[in-house]
Amino acid sequence: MNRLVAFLLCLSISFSLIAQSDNAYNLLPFPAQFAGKDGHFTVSTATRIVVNAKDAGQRAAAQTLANQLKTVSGFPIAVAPASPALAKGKHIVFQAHKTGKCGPEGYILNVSPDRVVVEAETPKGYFYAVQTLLQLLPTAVFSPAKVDNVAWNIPACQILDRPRYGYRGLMLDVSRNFMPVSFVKRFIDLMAMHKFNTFHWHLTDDQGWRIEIKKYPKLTQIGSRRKETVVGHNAENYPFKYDGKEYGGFYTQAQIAEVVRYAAARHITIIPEIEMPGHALAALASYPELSCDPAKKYEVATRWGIFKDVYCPNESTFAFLQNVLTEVMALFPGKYIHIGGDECPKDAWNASAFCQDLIKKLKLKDEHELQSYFIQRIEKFVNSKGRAIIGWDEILEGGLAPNATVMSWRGTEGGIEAAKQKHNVVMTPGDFCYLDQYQGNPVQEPLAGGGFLPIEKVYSYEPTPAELTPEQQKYILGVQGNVWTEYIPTTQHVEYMVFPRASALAEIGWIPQGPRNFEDFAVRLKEHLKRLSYLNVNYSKRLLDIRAVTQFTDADQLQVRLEKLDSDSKMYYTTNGKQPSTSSTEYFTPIALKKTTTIKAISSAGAQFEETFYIHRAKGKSYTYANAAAEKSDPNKKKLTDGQVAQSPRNKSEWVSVSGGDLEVTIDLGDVRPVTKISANFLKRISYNDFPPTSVEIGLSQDGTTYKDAISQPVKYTLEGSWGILPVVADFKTARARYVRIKAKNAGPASAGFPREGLPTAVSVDEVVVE
Ligand code: TNX
Repeated sequence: MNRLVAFLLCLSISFSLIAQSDNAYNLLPFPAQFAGKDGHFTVSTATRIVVNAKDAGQRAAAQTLANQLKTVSGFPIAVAPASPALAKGKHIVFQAHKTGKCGPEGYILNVSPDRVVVEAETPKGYFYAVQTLLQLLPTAVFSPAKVDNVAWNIPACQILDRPRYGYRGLMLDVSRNFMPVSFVKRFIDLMAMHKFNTFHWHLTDDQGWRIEIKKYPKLTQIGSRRKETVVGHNAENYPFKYDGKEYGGFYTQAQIAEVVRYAAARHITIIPEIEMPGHALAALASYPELSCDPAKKYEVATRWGIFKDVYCPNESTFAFLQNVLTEVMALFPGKYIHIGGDECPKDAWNASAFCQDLIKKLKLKDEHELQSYFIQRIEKFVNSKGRAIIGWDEILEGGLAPNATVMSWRGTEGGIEAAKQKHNVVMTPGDFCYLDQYQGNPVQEPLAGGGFLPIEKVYSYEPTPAELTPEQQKYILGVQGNVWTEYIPTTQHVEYMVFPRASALAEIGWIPQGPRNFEDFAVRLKEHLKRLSYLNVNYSKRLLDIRAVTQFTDADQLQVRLEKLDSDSKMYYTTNGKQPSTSSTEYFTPIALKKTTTIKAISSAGAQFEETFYIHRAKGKSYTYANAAAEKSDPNKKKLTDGQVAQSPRNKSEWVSVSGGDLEVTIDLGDVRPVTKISANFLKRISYNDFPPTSVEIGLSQDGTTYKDAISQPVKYTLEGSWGILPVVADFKTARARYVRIKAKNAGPASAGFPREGLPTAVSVDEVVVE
């Protein structure tokens, strides 16, 4: 019996609330209204797909279904015009819906053993109905070739489906790493299968200009190529290391037009993004006169980050951008043009006499208002051509352009503010929608930018902020996942980062508002992954991964709970260092540890797990920080003593961090007891201003006021080289204490020559081990 949650859009029609049958309905996204029935329709050699021949939308959707069914079954399934002869018989019948229940994207599907009836009001509705029919069919329908011995049954059901949001998007960055046309099409196919309707194509950035502009050939001759690319993570090496290999790529206008047509046939609108006024180095390298300092030599960026050289807001820049946008608008017929607007440092404008004069002349308050002026001029131009702009949430700073739509990425605040100002909003907050973050243990995952976004967190996201009034909530157009590609060099890797997290996002954008059930989603997702396997998608297997969560008990022991997202596989583990097998202990309840132990586990779904848990006297003990910043990076006050030692510099969120000051923490062991040794690890990521402390003082106290026996030691390390972890150890021989205080001295602002010179450095620490 499949667990089903029926999502209700409106109660007015006669679908039953939760209908159960013996059929499996692994639909993703799940329909708005669903009723399962007993029995099934069987596709046979006699089945025809019947359409109104005059309806091109019906014909196109029916053909998509016929092609796939023909491929996998080998039956001569054909699309046939409606006729009296076909009015009876076991066929799949498309017909126009008249009462307006479907809306622009919805459809009604009635599957009974005798007939399948597909209704919609638009070509898109028919297209989505077909996506659902394919998911109702045996998973092998996604095979690229004939599959024998499958009964092509469609389980009986009644569906009325329409999406919650009109905007359901994915963004792909092709500037940092270029993706060929063939892959962009595949990406679009995979989007369509998930009923996404918007592809945001990030075409320009500091590291490469990727769209041919006929009037400005240097944009691709120069701007699409970079000399080399930083090796590893941007923060990994000081000084930066480069690969010495030229890198480039761009799309011709003919290719772009082809992709636009391809997407339209799959009911996906493309939003092109041309970044301004920041993230513009590739353009400045091509045409230095667009900068505030044309004498300076500009190069297409060879590493990641934010760069101070940006477009100068002068007339020749505006003429250039208008000419570029004119060509862009001719290629992309959609309503929206994305103009970027994010991460534009104001250094160049501060230093420019022209900009300072302009600020005075226009009676602007500051450079933020100058940015606003910039965006508003561009908006006027884009509006004059009948189009609208979208920008990242920084376009709120200094005043929003009158008709702009805001993409909220730095959390949800920008989106909330924009909706309050009656502007449309697309929600894409980094914490929930950035598919370039880690989705599993950073040590085992391929290198990523940082951050941690497991699929269950994606699935938990509610795009419409509760703090908005119902009236304001209407401005939330929908939700989007972003795929920034700094650390995603191959198409295979894009697939790995995107799927199945995008499957979760697709469902969030589609199903009605209300509580979501991850377990139910996970059951359907497991089947959905098999579809992705047929399509050869290199998806992440995190769904099957084993993870550990630690808990403390009064009895001075660490409890390790092993978890996984799929509920039907079994786990087996060892604590003696041996490789587990299905004859090892099966996991049912948390494992209690009294000493430092390595747990190795496997699951019947093929997952492998290994982690060492450090048992020490401070484990689970509470502590206080002297710094608000430390509190902020450790809100649950758990990280330092949870028995899980940060294993790599890859994911900053495992560390407790204080920027611009010393770090001070006091741990309360609960009672006075012997203490022999204290160790703590510090993070070194020089290029990102995570400097180890210059010295560490570790003191002990019995009453929490007087600290005796303090051991103070300088921390020695070389600045050059790779990022890393520095252990600091203090031996106390035979001391007794209840309180342990650690003071770690901040190295001060980075001096000249460092990548982030002049900016404060941070002290970052994890797990304080007390023995
Ligand atoms: C911030 S999100 C950026 C991008 C980076 C991304 C990395 C946004 C509007 N700007 O330029 O690629 O972070 O996660």
